[in-house]
Amino acid sequence: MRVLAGAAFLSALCLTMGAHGYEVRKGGVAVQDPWTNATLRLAAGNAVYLTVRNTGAAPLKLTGASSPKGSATLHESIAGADGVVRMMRLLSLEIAPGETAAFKPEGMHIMLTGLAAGLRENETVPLTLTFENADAVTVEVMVESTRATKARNRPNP
Ligand SMILES: [Cu+2]
Repeated sequence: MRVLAGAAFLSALCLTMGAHGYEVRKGGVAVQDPWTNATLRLAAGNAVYLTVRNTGAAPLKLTGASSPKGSATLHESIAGADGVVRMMRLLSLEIAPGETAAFKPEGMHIMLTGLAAGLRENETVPLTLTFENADAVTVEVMVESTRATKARNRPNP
């Protein structure tokens, strides 16, 4: 009995850690695991990935992003009939109550442009998300390796 109880406790702890990680909550907004790839040299643009969850009761409208390091715009990559992937600017994104919007490689992302310097692995970049009907939320974007395809597991700030 003792051993079983211990194992159950451990798995519950793991689930909790996996479910949360880095998360900034404000009002009815939760922003999780913001990350980008390091740049080998100064790139024209760096795509930032994260998830935005609407924990409130009303629809949430994401309208933009900003960073002291450069310009930030909402983008979406769309593969055309010719197989070529093109980026389009997203003017806004509505997230229903309880829903999560995932910004991830080959989909929606936040494009950082006009950076004065390249981004090095393990540095962080402040990014503020703005909403039409909620307070802005600022997160620290983790710069992962040039080849990373997902965020590392970071503790809650
Ligand atoms: Cu883009």
